Amino acid sequence: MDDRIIGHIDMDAFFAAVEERDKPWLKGLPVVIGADPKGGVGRGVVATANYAARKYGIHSALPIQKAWSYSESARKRGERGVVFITSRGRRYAEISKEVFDIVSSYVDTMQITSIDEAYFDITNTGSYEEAKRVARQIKKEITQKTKLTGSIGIGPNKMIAKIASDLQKPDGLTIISADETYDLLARLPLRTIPGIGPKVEEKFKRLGIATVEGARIFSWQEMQDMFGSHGFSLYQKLRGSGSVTLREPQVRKSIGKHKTFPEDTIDLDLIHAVIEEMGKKILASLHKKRFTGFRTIVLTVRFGDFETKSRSLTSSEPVHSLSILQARALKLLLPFFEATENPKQKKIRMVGLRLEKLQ
Ligand code: TTP
Ligand code: MG
Repeated sequence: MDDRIIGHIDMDAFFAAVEERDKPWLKGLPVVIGADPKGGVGRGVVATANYAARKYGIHSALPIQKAWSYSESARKRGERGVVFITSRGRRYAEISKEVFDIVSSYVDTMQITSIDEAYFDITNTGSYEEAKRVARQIKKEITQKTKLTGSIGIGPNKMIAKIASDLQKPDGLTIISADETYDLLARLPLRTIPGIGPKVEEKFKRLGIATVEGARIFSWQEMQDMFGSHGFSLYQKLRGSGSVTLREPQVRKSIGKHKTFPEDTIDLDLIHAVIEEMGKKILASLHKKRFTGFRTIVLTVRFGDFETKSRSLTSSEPVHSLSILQARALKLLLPFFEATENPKQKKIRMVGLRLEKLQ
């Protein structure tokens, strides 16, 4: 197979950087984007923090209350308090499109993997040197047009490109050529390898192994004995091999959950509580998958006799907030307790909640 040259771009502190650019008065301040902290009692999590706020220990997915308390501690130490900003999903999506339009104007194929990350194939540049020149050009145009910085990594496959883009953040450009891959990877901490999470790391740590090189002492059979079906792929990753196939992103159409009750019920409070809990979980996984909102919400009810009905609501503007989600879910639920959707007052066996037209 011919050797490919793959790039990976990852924008720096993306949501925070967009806000800093749109609001120049934020310059130099620690900034956190995410849920409203409501003076320390807010719910929800941090979407991202700029580098100044990361110094306080604040990072993506941290509960917003924690971020608030870290900021308060900083204030008490005499440092600047954090500026908290509520996510503006549509704005970030807009900028994201601008960025990827620039990238795609330089490359043949591109695989967007999140709101601020994409792989691209630049094999046709012919050499790592030429690839580096193109990457520099891409970075330059992004900074000129969007006033934001991103980090690019280039390597022989997607895994190496992604590792490389992370090595010199922010505003980094890191090339790991096919020839350099094996040795460069050796020195890196095990957690650098995608697929090595806390559990695998811990397993190696108990054996006194912390680096990629250390973990290479095991044969692929031994790796299989240790990690089962993942063993062989881990063995390969430790040696720097990875996929070069750029897939068009699979468009996820909906995201949802359902729950069957232990006994059929017509208890509105109970059912409503279950739906609220589902709403919370669905929104969390929506954010985790890097969607910023949705337009359609669908509630499905299955009665004790298995008759199943769905009702939905679609809004013209994307919905981002949990409170609106919950209000809509309730609006969809109530008719199932009234003559409109449930004239015989049948008991309910299962409820499901689904979000569609994801943004
Ligand atoms: P990342 O690229 O993971 O983070 P980042 O761009 O903020 O910082 P870095 O410089 O380290 O790349 O994610 C991109 C955006 O996605 C981020 O700005 C906010 C959003 N996001 C969430 O909303 N929730 C999350 O848990 C994560 C990880 C990101
Ligand atoms: Mg990023």
